[in-house]
Amino acid sequence: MSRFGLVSVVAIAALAVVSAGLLGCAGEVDAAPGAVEREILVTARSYAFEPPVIRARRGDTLRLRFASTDVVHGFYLEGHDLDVTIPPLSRRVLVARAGRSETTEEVVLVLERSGKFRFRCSKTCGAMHPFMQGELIVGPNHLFVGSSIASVALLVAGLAWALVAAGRGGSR
Ligand SMILES: [Cu+2]
Repeated sequence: MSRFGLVSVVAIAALAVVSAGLLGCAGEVDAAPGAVEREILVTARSYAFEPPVIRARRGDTLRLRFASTDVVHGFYLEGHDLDVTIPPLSRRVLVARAGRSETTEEVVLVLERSGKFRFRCSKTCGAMHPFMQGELIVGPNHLFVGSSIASVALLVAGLAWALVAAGRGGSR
């Protein structure tokens, strides 16, 4: 094998490793490029949540805090096995999650799936209680998709370049 051919093989191997690394990192939620961590205060009152709509992206981490301005309300989030009991005038809430319950001031939620997830009051709080609900909208992670495409493009470009280089080296 010519020196040029050898350099090509080494270069392509390096590219493959870098690309695989990028893809691997992007696949992990907490290492997703572009993912952000946000603190959101959810205020409950009869009969609405503020904010009524929470928008985020897949891979983001939400640090949810809760407050009720009147009576005991609940915050049940569909698709996340999360039910929070929000007593009035206290920042400490009772969190039931994955079969366990604890009293805390903050619920950390890593958004692993995109989609629309309704949240609703889970404590009967009055006549309009069934209508007390909101929505968590989790969009796709564009940066994640972008970096994946970039990785594949890099790999393909590296392959093409190495093939051309190897062809030249062989015809000498
Ligand atoms: Cu309520």
